[in-house]
Amino acid sequence: MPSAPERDNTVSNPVIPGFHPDPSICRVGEDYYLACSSFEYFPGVPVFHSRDLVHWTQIGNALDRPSQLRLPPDTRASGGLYAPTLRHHDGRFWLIVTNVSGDGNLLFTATDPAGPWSDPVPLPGVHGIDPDLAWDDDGTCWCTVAGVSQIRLDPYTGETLGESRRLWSGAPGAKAPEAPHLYRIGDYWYLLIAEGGTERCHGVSIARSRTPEGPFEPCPANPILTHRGTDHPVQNTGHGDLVQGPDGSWWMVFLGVRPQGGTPGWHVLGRETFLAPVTWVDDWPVVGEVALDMAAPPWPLHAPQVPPVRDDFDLSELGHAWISPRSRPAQHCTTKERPGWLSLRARGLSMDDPEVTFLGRRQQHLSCRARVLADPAEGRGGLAVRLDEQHHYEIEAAPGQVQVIARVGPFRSTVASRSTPSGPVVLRIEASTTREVTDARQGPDTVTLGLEDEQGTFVELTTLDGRYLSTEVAGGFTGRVLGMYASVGTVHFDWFDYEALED
Ligand code: 6LW
Repeated sequence: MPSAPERDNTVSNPVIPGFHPDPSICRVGEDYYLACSSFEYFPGVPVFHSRDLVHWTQIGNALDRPSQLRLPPDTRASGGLYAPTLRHHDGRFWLIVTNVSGDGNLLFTATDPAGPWSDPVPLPGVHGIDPDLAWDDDGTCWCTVAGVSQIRLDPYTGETLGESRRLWSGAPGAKAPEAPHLYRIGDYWYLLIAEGGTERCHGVSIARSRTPEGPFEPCPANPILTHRGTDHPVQNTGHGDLVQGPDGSWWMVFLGVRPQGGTPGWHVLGRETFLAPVTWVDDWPVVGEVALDMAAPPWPLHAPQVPPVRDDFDLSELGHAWISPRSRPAQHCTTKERPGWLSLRARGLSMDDPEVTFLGRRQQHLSCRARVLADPAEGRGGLAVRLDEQHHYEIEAAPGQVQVIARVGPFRSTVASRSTPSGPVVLRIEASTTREVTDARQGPDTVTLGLEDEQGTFVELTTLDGRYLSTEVAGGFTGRVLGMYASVGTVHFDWFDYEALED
């Protein structure tokens, strides 16, 4: 359904906010599909659909069965699944991805990108992260990995053919040539890569050749995208993939971050998926301006699907956005035990444990509010905002009592507590960005934790500096996830609200 663009003929970037890095995109007729990294979370590799490149709806997760995704208990935070490539070829979708926590490179296929996806085809002969797939007209399949090197592949069996060959590694001496994507566009084969590392020096460079095997000639204007050394509000721009718009124009999806606060700037939502226009000059792509409010593309836009604030847990299946660290949510979360409620069964582990019973969704807005109605009569648990098991804040309910716990690196503290009437309690976490920076040491946002009294009035227990739940402090590749957990017994949740707030 076409609709008016959001504001003054602009649309908002990031087009997929929150921890959705390493986007890979493909177009099939009028439909676009996009996949991202998911690291230690289950299910893995979120898959999105769009008709206009701007508004995206998650249609599934490619790896949603234990036969597809094994995340051993010792999977480290920011381990697991890295950087998929999504392509459509020969009437089916192909997804190639690395599980750095054990299974290496894996290939999956599907006729419908919403799933089901096949069981994995192992690729023992493909060594390196960020695998890409490209096909020549004669059906030859090239698999290109970070480094950057290439090997021929039989994608049906996973067998590699011949030796791996080094292709092109970007600017001499540049760090981390990675995220390769190989395309045939016009008379050339283009090799798009990221370089400089996924931090502030990230960038995208390109080279071209008359054949998929090279030799590759670097673009004189490399890097074709980088925000290094600028004060652009979108930083760490890199890891791109190219696609044609509905009108034949070219676009790039790529990852970027939105640091907030003073020096050095902290990003808390992880690396997000952005969109930028691309034009061609002398058969080289030129990436246009990256704008938070970008000019709306010149084709009909499809009404943004505003997701409902509340998940009532009235359906037997959980929505696609819900994720758990290292284990399948169905192992410890059920809507069948108490109809209309989600029941989380603790495994004797707290938010400090890698395998905590936690079900969350990505924080997608700089300022937002999460609320739950929790019934702790049979246990202990609550609402948490988590970057990893060593960096999280939570408000935990037990019969007759709530407490706020903060864990930052090796330090863990109960920072506030309060007695409550027995029975279910509404818990709340609010993140609020501090856009106006008045102090160079100012953090990116504040995180307020509290509960609602019987009249529904918010009772704040504490407000904490958000910097401790940022990538600049915790390290790694993920972003904040907001959700419910149980540390003792079973905790029931009637609903979970997530609402964007004005920045
Ligand atoms: C990914 C690499 C990268 O494999 O970060 O920014 C790594 N790019 O390409 C993890 O997402």
